[in-house]
Amino acid sequence: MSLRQAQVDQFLTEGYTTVPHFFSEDEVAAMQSEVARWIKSGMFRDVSTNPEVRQNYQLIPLYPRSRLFKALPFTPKVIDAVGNLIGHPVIKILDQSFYKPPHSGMGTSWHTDNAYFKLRDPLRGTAMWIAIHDGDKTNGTLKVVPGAFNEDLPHTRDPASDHHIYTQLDESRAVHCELEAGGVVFFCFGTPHATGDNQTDDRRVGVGIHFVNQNYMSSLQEKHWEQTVLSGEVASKSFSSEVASILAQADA
Ligand SMILES: O=C(O)CCC(=O)C(=O)O
Repeated sequence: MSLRQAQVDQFLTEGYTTVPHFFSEDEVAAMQSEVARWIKSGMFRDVSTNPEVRQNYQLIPLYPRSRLFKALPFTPKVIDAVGNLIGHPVIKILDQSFYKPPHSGMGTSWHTDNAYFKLRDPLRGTAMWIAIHDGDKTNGTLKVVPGAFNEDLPHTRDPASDHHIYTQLDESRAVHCELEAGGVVFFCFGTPHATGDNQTDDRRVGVGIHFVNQNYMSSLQEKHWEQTVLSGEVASKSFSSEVASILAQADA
């Protein structure tokens, strides 16, 4: 699964691109099973400041808690795609998940990842947002503002969350990235993005993994963020064998 040139061009000019069905049906089933385990065992934490009304459950980081998600970034199709967008050497600096329960799941407010990461070139870092379940407007799928990655957007503390920051944006600029489960959105660190409330009867979960071209990290950033080198590396246990093992457990 390599990216088409049009997708790379879209990322470089608009700051994002979408890839439907990036992950196979089996990979999606294994990811959904892993996420169901996290939910069942109460691993997510609600970051909403008004939890009686709406909840926004976050789990961060993922790699110490899941062999599947620890192996996922080492999959050749992930390293290839990310390398095509931001250049090698690719490192992973963060992974996290957001779970939106039915009806009362809350969106995450508009922000850019560079408001946190402060990379000197916003196109040299990308998030890979994975739709673990089908995502559309009604369940608050990821939305982005195209072509805005160089805008200087002031961020302040988000009153809806116990630790996030946010920026104010005109909703009419938003593109809703509607994707079936297993589709991904790549968006660079400068791209404003948000999610919406989940108004449906079903849960919706997304996983976000953040990558940087190592040549663009400053020593300050190196101290703050995880630095898992991916380019040229192979995972000790591969993503495909973790997928097989989870599906075998589900069948047993
Ligand atoms: O899923 C969400 O609510 C927020 C997603 C996000 O901001 C991210 O993955 O970077």
